[in-house]
Amino acid sequence: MVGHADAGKTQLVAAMLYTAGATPQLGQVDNGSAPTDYDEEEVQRGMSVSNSIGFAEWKQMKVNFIDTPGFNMFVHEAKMALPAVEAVITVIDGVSGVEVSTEKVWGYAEEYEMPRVIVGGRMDRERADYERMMNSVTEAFGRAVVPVQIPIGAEKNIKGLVDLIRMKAYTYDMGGNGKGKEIPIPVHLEAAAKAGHEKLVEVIAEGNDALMEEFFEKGTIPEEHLLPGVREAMLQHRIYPVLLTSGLGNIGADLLMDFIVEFLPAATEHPEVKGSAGPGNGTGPAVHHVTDNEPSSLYVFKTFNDPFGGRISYFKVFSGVTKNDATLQNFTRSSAERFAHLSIPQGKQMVPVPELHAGDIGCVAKLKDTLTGDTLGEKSAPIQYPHPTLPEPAITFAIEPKTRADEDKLSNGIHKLMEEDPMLRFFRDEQTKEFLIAGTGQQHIEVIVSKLKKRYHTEVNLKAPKVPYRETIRGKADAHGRHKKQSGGHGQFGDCKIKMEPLARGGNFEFVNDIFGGAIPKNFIPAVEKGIVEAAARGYLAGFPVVDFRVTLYDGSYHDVDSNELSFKTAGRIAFKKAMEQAKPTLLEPVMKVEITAPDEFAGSIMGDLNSRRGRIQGMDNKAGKTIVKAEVPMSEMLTYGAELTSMTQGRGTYTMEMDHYDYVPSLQQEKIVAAAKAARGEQVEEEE
Ligand SMILES: Nc1nc2c(ncn2[C@@H]2O[C@H](COP(=O)(O)OP(=O)(O)OP(=O)(O)O)[C@@H](O)[C@H]2O)c(=O)[nH]1
Ligand SMILES: [Mg+2]
Repeated sequence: MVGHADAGKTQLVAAMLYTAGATPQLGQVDNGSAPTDYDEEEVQRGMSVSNSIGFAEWKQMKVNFIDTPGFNMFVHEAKMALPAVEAVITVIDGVSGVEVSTEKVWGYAEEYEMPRVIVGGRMDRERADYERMMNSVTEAFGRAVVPVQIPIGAEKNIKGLVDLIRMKAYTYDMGGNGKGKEIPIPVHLEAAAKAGHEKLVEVIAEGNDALMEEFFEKGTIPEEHLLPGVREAMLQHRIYPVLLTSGLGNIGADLLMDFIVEFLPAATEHPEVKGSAGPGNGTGPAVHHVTDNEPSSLYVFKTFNDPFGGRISYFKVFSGVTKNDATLQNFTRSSAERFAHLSIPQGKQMVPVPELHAGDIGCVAKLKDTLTGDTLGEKSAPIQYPHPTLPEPAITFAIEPKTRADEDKLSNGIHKLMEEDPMLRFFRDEQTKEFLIAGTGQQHIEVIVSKLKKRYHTEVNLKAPKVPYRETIRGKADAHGRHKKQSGGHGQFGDCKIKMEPLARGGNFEFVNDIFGGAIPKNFIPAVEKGIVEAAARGYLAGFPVVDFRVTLYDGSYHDVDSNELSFKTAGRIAFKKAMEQAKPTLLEPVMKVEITAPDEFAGSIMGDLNSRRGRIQGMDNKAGKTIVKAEVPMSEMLTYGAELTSMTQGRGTYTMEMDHYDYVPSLQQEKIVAAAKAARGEQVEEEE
């Protein structure tokens, strides 16, 4: 279940679970009783912040739902869920239509080639409008968007739905048991239903020669051929059917489940799941089929650290049968894990089961090394399933424990949270010794701070956001680092010559050992590298890590008695600094991909403002009276953009942003950053070496 924030995904899952008899009441997001929004943060904020799982049995089929968050700072969770599912249900708000996150998650589904269903949700709301919603999805996702239902009534008077596939109509009691009562198609909708059915038949016939022939002959396609036709079209991505619901009113949840069971692929229909061969088994491809008859393999797509119950791992069984108490090999980490107490997750509940079959989703507590993205399985059949790639964090804050006691607990708490959250980073600023925390945005970090407090009783202060600059070189250098000290007794002697040159962006660091004839003994060479790595981490210009360069160690000398590791490490550091002097050092800054949506009248001021932020406009789009501006802007110019956009647009503009790449800092800005770093360091003179 994916879609923009507030589209009604969590409420719709609650409606389906209740209608299927999986929960005793219709859970509600607004009173904290929706099964898939159970985390304290979710209940308090009234929105999902991470993926959660529920299941229902419907017509002898087990349906697993993963409810994903739609708020832009958590929407990457939807991508994390995709390896575990067979199809994507995109929920669209019946009032607002397609929104920014809708397009984002659609892109994920496209990347994963997932069959897609569209659900117009919250159809009972005031100003919910079927026609407008349809226009919006068709404009966004093209001709394959085909309605398979039309509403009876509208807004709070929505009474039911007409199923355009079987040409049947149903009414519901608002907030009732969710089971539609069949009625004749209302007379005033007969023409619309007929037109809708005909359009559907045409689209289905278009992609299938046999059906096309039948359609030409008979002018229609009988149900026994139409139903498999719909299924085939779904699997081939020729149609994105649109269904309608009200999760709160419990309208249409039964028809949606009918549709899922009848037309979406079961996990076992997956022909094969591809991975790479496990470690120690070469790098070639490896394949499993979703069947009980193959060796077991599973993929962990979520981790939750319960402060009382320990770590819980949620996984999808791709092949074989996973049995309670089995010992499986973690191929990603080369360790053995015992699967004691297998369960299937129903919101926060865990329902114990003796075994899990290929295609199912389960969870297990207390695996010792396993984290999200890992593949486990029978040791004899190693495989590694691919893990979704995510963007880099968009914002970094300095974080400060409130008390000494908090300081001790901070790192433990954050590391537990990082296991759950792939977009959370925690590190130390080498220069200022501050702790830094990075994530997708202000609200993401606020959720983390709140979890630290509630779950791990750790209180912190957040300081102003920081920009994670980096340093690199634009030229080549050749330098000599010599360290010699004679202070009675043993002396110190290390001596090395290095060449330095730039690597492409993302190349990070390469060390080449080009020593011939023992100019430096083998055992000291790693010490030279270590000295360079340590110095690079501390930075040269302004204390930011130096990246994207290659060092070639090509000569040096040693002393039989006085040479040791420390001396060569120091020599490496000296050589690095000297090389940096010549190699045209420069700062790199993170550049964000930004997308701003606002009513047309603000387009001019948004563009002007982006210019003043050194932004590069990448494109402009116009949808339903709103302008969408895409731009690349340095992170340093976007730190407080949220508040500024709000005041610029009277609160009607929204934006999303993610880290895109690193680029050179213009010299004017660079001077300022270097000066500020110097001031922060207090002009402290480096010790003479
Ligand atoms: N009127 C009406 N309100 C609904 C319906 N479904 C959900 N809501 C309300 O809309 C708000 C958002 O619903 P959610 O189900 O939490 O939306 P979501 O898509 O899960 O949102 P995120 O988790 O933030 O992505 C809540 O206040 C719900 O009570 C509906 O069918 N009709
Ligand atoms: Mg939700």
